Amino acid sequence: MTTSDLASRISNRDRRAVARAISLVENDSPEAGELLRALAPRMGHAYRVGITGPPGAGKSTLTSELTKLLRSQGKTVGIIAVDPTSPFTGGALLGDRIRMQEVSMDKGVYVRSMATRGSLGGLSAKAKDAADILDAAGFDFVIFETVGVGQSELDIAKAADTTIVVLVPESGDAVQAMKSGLMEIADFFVVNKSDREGAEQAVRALKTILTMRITHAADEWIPPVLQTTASKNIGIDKMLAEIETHRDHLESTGKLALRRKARERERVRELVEAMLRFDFWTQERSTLLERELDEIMAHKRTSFEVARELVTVSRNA
Ligand SMILES: Nc1nc2c(ncn2[C@@H]2O[C@H](COP(=O)(O)OP(=O)(O)OP(=O)(O)O)[C@@H](O)[C@H]2O)c(=O)[nH]1
Ligand SMILES: [Mg+2]
Repeated sequence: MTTSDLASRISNRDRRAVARAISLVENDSPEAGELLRALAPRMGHAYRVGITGPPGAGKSTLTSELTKLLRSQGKTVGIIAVDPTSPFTGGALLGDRIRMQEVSMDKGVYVRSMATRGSLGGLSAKAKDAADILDAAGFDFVIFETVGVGQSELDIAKAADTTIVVLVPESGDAVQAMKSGLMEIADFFVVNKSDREGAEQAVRALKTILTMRITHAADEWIPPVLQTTASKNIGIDKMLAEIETHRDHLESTGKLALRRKARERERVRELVEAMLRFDFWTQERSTLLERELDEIMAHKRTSFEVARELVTVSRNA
């Protein structure tokens, strides 16, 4: 199949074509670049939502319920679930799959898991490409589900228009979120498992932390804190309403375009860095490094000097 055949099948939301395209991206296939180029004019319509938080917080359950609600309104949904590979959370995967299956039988829903195995650096780039493919395929919403641990996962969560951080009532979760950088990326918080004790306290604790950060700019968005019980489908309607409120805010202030532009800037920079790194260590430079290492060890040159020399060599190459 040619790239343009594949592209036109994707624009008709052909599931097998979508699956194939994401696999091309995942496998670093040379056709992927050409395909994304062919699809580019169709991108930009999907609204991207990131759902992140600690392992087991209920992200998949929330994603499924949110998807069902969106479907009941006639909206189509593409889901990218970034699998946690941690041995502590790996057990939840089976349950995940079963829950996701409910929604994935539906033609208006496409679910894709991407694994963190191996290529941690490359994963966020691939997840963003996969979102672009779902966007070009015409899905109204693209949801990223990632575990809020590690930089790569945070990067994916940040690739959304609206990022939701899911926490649970257990004490310490808010503090943990602060430490792991989740506080900064949240457009709003969801305290899930609100059927458990301590939910109100958790909401209050979060709100207290948030008020300390407010800068009182006129168009500042103050992240709201919602409560849900995803397993009983409680609070999902409020969650969707909040996504829409945030979307309206971004659109009416012009921040959506800025956010998307910032996202692309970051993406190009990341790609440039990856490309430079990939091209940099030629045989010649590796040999030069080895030779200069002896000089460093003999205290005749410094690592800084050697690094600068290597970079200069690359500029001239
Ligand atoms: N009591 C209670 N349990 C819930 C709620 N929401 C989800 N759960 C349960 O919590 C467990 C984990 O839910 P998941 O949706 O798989 O959580 P997750 O955040 O996607 O988990 P990972 O992807 O493994 O990080 C499951 O057993 C759910 O049934 C809730 O609101 N209350
Ligand atoms: Mg999950």
